[in-house]
Amino acid sequence: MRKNWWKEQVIYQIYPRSFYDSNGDGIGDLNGINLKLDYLKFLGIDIIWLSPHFDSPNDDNGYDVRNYKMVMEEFGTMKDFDNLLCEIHKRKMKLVIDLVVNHTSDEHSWFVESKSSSNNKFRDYYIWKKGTNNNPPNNYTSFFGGSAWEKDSKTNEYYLHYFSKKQPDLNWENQNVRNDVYDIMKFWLDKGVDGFRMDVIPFISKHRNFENLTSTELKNPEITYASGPRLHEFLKEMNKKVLSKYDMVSIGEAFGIGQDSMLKMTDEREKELDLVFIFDIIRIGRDNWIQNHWSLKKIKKLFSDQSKIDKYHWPTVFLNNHDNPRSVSKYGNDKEFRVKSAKLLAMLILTQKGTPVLFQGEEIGMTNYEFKSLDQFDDLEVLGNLQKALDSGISKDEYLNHLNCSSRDHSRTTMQWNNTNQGGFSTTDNWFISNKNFNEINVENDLNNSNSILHFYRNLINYRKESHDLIYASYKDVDPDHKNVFIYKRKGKKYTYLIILNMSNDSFKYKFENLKQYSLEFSNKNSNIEIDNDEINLLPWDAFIFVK
Ligand code: ISL
Ligand code: CA
Repeated sequence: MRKNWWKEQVIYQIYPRSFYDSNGDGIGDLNGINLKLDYLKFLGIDIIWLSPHFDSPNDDNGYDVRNYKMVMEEFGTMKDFDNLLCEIHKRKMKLVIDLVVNHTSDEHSWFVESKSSSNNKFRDYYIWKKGTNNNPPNNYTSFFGGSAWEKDSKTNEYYLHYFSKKQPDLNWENQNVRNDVYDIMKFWLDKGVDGFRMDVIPFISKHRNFENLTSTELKNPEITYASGPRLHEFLKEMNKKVLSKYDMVSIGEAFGIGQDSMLKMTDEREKELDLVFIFDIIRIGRDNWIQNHWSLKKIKKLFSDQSKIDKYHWPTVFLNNHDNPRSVSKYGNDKEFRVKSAKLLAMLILTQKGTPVLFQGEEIGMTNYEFKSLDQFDDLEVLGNLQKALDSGISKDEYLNHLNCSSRDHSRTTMQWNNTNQGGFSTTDNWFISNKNFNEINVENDLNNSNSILHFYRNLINYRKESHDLIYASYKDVDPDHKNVFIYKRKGKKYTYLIILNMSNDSFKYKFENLKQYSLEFSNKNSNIEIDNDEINLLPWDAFIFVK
């Protein structure tokens, strides 16, 4: 296995809007991030992944870019960006930025030109088609509700948008589009950024026949959208022309792809991408806005699958991001056992095989927010899908109940720094909600308490870093069928690690042959552990790392 910095380091995602407001306008900004770099360094973070910071009308909070070479006004200036990058590098950290090039904003100059007439030279930058009998060209649906086609009155043709109608999809068949994207990438790489997280990258190649989706395909259109015929060809070209020329990390957000395509995309011999984010773990049990029950057995299987891959691949490990609810609320117990279960999840993330990716607030165990009504949400997906939800036969209240488990907005409430008014995020009214539990759950509290979730993360990150043996160790699920315990072995060159996680509210005894040969390295308990004849007494959410 080839060693790489991006296999050994820990990534921390920042959603800039909600991170820290430095100038009192209620919106997080680049200078705000700058002020918190020492905090991230203290935590042990190596790589910061910044969600989009480009000029945008913010229909989808920056995932709709109007100008790729400009900084969003609310976040600051290009000078602030350069300064931030410099300060990050000074601290020996790295910066990965978001590359959103499956689509642009409809306010991007390319699209403004493109829609102005059918013979404009930018017409072919996007995907335009004639409708049939006043209907869209086919039955593709948008993730944010309704058809994926929008009719433009100027030419009476439809343009394609997998996301909102303010996010028209680029036409990657057009070599000029690809060259312009490579130019944007070089612009930022030449400034010194250390990599890209590539938004919905598998969607860039379209099925050119645009056949209707079958009723089964309509349930998960992302699978079709992610299987276009030229995807791997485009990625190879991008790699050859841009990625291979820099010491950087490329991370594809691979919504919609399965194991096969993923294996091809990240096989180092194929020269496409270094890493991908796949979603089977973080979206386990998800069906649109409905979060169904999920079982630990299934999650364990998914971790085993992604760890089994050969030496040419490397997985990522994450339970949070800006599109999903908070991990402690979903996989842990955010009431009675919040602290303990958050520490257990930290242990899981940092001892699995792969590069760990944390999301802001995870390190202090931030929780889901309890929304009281639909108008409290900011995310365009909520209203976008309302009609579809009602059509499926549920009431508005039921929709709200589902969203309280599944909404993207849970992760977008503002970062909780201390117990003052806005949780220390800002000095004024925020652009969005601050979860009122900031009185208890905040960075300052955790910094002052050596037994906190934050310190636990920090200690584990350090432990992981000091032990390359753990990072490259093999992986084996010891008891895949147990419904409450996740127990796995990582065998390194020198040491063998045994991780035991009780992911339940139950107490019981668990027997492991030869447990006595191991010594305890880490535990999330405040009391002593009880081991009797290779049998361990497990209390709710107990978590241990043993080593021999
Ligand atoms: O909410 C989702 C779909 O209903 C997510 O799965 C998400 O849309 C998907 O993972 C793609 O996400 C990325 O692209 C979107 C943007 O809204 C997300 O924030 C981004 O992470 C469009 O750019
Ligand atoms: Ca601000």
